[in-house]
Amino acid sequence: MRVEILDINDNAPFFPVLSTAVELSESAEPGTSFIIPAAEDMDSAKNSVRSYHIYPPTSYFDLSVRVMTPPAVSGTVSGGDVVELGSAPPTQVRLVLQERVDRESVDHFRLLVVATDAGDPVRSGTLVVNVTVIDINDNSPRFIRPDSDSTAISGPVETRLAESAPIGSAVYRVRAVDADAGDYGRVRYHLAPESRRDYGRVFDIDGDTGQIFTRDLLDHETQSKYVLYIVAVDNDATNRKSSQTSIVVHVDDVNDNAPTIRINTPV
Ligand SMILES: [Ca+2]
Ligand SMILES: [Ca+2]
Ligand SMILES: [Ca+2]
Ligand SMILES: [Ca+2]
Repeated sequence: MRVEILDINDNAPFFPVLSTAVELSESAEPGTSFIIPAAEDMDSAKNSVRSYHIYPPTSYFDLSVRVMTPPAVSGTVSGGDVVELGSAPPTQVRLVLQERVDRESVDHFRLLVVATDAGDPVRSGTLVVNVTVIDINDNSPRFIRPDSDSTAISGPVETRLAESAPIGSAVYRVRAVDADAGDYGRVRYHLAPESRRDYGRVFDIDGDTGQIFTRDLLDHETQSKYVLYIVAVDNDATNRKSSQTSIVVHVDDVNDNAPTIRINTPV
């Protein structure tokens, strides 16, 4: 008598771990892929893992599943065929990037990779894939209106100062934001080289706060208007990004000149 044991689908696919972590640079090109753990199933081949999918579906990622053919064995094989217990041949599962990611828009994905078997009823197992998007310095500082969180300044900023302002007087405070993280988004300020050359003795700017202040006394009659170019730069050691804005400083007249006394000679 020959006894045949028929396999029924009593085992669900399972992953060797509950979750896995992937680090993805926002500079990664579509096609970049990461090996993630494959599912196993204790049943025989006909009730074993058949397919994988991502839930919920996303346009950013897809899966590539490749059945690994064992390397050809060279030399003499003795003892006949080796029949591996268990079911499916080893499989390599890759998470494949489908479109570019922008860390400044989405910095993390939590994907569920579901392995489904071929049994009836169908059983499945789930792996959590946590994708962390790694920052690159792809944003320049952006000057914004000091009274807003994001509104870009449009056109040159005009500000006024009395010519009687003592040395150290506040002129204007610029503000720039940079969407990158850490040093890539840390902004410092300085006068543009030509402004430093022309007016560096009269004006300076606090590199941390963006506060422009006077370094000398002003005189409306000598110069009534200055155009200062201000640079905001981020703190990337190798690939600094910067942007520039201009501030027009009007020096207002105050009554500091005594009228010229004319002596009228009688005719
Ligand atoms: Ca199964
Ligand atoms: Ca970006
Ligand atoms: Ca930046
Ligand atoms: Ca970035």
